[in-house]
Amino acid sequence: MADTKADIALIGLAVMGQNLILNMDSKGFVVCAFNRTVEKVDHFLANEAKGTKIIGAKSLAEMVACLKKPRKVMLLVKAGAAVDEFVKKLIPLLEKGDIIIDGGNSQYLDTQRWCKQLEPTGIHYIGMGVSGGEDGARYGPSLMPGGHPAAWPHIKPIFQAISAKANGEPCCDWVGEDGAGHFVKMVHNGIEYGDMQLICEVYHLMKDVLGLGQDEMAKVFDDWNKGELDSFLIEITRDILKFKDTDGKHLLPKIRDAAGQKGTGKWTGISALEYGVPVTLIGEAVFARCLSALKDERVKASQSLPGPSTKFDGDKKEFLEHLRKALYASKVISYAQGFMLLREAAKVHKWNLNYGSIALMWRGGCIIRSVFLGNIKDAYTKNPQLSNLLLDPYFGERMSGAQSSLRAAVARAALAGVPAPALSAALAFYDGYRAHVLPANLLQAQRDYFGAHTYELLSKPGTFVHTNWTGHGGNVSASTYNN
Ligand code: 2AM
Repeated sequence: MADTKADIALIGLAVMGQNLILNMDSKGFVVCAFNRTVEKVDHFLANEAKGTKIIGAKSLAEMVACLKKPRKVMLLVKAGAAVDEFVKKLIPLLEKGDIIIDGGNSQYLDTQRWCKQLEPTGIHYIGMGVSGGEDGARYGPSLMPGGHPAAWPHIKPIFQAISAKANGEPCCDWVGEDGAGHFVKMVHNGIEYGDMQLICEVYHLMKDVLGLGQDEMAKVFDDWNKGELDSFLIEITRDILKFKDTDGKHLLPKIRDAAGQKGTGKWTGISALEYGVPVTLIGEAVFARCLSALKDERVKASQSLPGPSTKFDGDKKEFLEHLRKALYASKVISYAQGFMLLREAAKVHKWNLNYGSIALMWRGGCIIRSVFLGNIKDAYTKNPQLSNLLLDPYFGERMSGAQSSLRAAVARAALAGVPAPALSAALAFYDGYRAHVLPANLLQAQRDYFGAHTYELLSKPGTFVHTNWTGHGGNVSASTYNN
């Protein structure tokens, strides 16, 4: 083993780490495995990694010693303290030009902090979003690396080899500096929340408004999966709907309707608020999970709070088509919002994001993989400066064909008393975004009335004035007080 030179080391032998190591091994790279609980290394070598070229290390020093230079050390450990601990221990063992890659679900601000902190040492830090779950990790994940650009040429051959491929192209490309990779991964997870919530709302409407059975719904999702909605999440929804429990009955209706969450959707919502970008659909998706979790309270409220009857007397086939188009239109809006957030963060942090390549990274390997992302990639390839997805000619046309269906779905949901927060948020955003005039004139007047916050006149944008609305207030504006 002494003279064996590994291409890369990977720390963290939970299932994602193990599968990524096996994936790298199957692509011909020599990987050195390490884990805090060292016994897991031996166990891995004797079981999952048996018969491979994978080597194990008993200590960090041993691990570093078997690496080719520049050394590449990838972390797949719990985000937060575990990453910090390992990076601190690795610093004295590594040298200038070596590379640390954090492939966990770290917050982008932590990645940004480490990039800055490691700069004087010459060790290059990479924060890489990894998506695709266990299967993706083993057979081709979506990989979103960001951080120190000098590290990219050294890690590119490994990560592009092990990533998923979409039409032959790797779902892995350089994202941008410092925390860009983890930020893009966070937005990906937020979009995943939105996509899932939209599907759930459409399922709710099919079930409670149209009264469709499990197999009928499975058939609808199967049909949808053959067209523009073709995606992993639609496909698994079909399979979940069909799935029978050991007693021969459908499993889905037996599952308690209280959603869990690990927080990455929430971070997208918090970022949206911090950067001031209206990422409303993802926000609603996060809150919908919170509301669902109040199961006991909802059961109580269901006994006292009235609502309308959900009886449907229209054309079922026509409404199903409205639902399909509503889902599509809402997805366009959600992705438009997600890319708005990326654009704003890129502006603030001076990241030079390539939106087309981000869409391509999400096109395969990850949970939101879909045909639709190929269209987004095309939109940004045609116009890299595209300010909003809704303004792309292709998506603009798709929206003009689908917006009336989105209205039909939201209106029907409201009349039937079926909550559709994500569909409704999509429609409200669409109408707000395309509005020449919003009632913010009144809002500005109110702010000036009670707080002397000033307003601009349409005829003089950029000039802020204050009005003495009551006759007894002063003529001094709030900004004057602040001086
Ligand atoms: P373990 O096997 O020793 O628990 C996923 O939990 C991975 O993160 C595992 O490899 C786990 O190591 C590691 N991990 C979790 N918390 C850690 C910590 N505080 N320090 C180091 N590794 C940690």
